[in-house]
Amino acid sequence: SSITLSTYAERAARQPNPAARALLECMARKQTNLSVSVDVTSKQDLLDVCDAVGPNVCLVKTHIDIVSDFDHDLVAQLTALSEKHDFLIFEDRKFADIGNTVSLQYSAGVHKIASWSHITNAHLVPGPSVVEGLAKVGMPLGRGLLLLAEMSSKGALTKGDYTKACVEEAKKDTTNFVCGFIAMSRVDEVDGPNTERDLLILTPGVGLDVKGDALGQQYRTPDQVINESGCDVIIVGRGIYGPLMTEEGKKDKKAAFEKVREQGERYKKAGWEAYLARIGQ
Ligand code: 6AU
Repeated sequence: SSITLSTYAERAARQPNPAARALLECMARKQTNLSVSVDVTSKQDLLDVCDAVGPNVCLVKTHIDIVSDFDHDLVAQLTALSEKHDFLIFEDRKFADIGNTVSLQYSAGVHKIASWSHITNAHLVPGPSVVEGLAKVGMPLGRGLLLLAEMSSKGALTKGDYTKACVEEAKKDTTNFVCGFIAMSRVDEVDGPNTERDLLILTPGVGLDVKGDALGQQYRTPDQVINESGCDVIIVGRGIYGPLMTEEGKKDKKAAFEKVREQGERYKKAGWEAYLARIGQ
């Protein structure tokens, strides 16, 4: 289709959502479609992983509520790293409540997500009001929202008519606040080429060395995700920061961070080669 054969730079030029446009521009500039998922529980580890992989990623994905020693200096330092290394920030909050509640969860509380996270995501389970509630807060700040159209875990209920409803909701959002999906495939094109909206597909469940974990996660390779399935961004967590979690890694952090840096480079290369193959270059 036209979207999957276009370059990231071409798509940036016609992208109406400011966060999605900045992401596509960053991808083209740095030649990377890699997002690192930094699912570590200490502030310093989070910052050190971002510093180690920063040069190789377009997007850092956080689960800010797992950080035990969270404070606003973490946000300040993370924002400084995003400027130093040129990447965007995606808080993987998976909002899933009524409009009024999600607008409060997005803007207030301990984390004040909307004030620092360029992109966030939501489940469409509550209906369109979840999007409206988030848009009220995020639109004035130029943020973008991804709908969880498909999940990577075994037995996920995100399929069939539910996935279709997410796609329809995104396509009919004339504000362009919804800028894409978390999905495993080109969900916007199952009924033919999508000529209405350029929606991004960000895909977790990516690993080069293992097929899954003990809790239902399922992995595919960057080539399966970007080249075969036509997705746009690979999201890699343990495949990159995994060396920090081993006994060896805990003993020798310096060596572990060097391995983390190398994994970042490896996934960046694999993701970009898959993209070049897809667009025929
Ligand atoms: O590479 P991993 O398995 O270590 O981490 C994958 C990351 C985790 C999940 O919370 C997240 O991706 N994720 C998501 C997202 C990004 O929304 C959706 C999904 O279906 N599967 C999934 O793993 O931080």
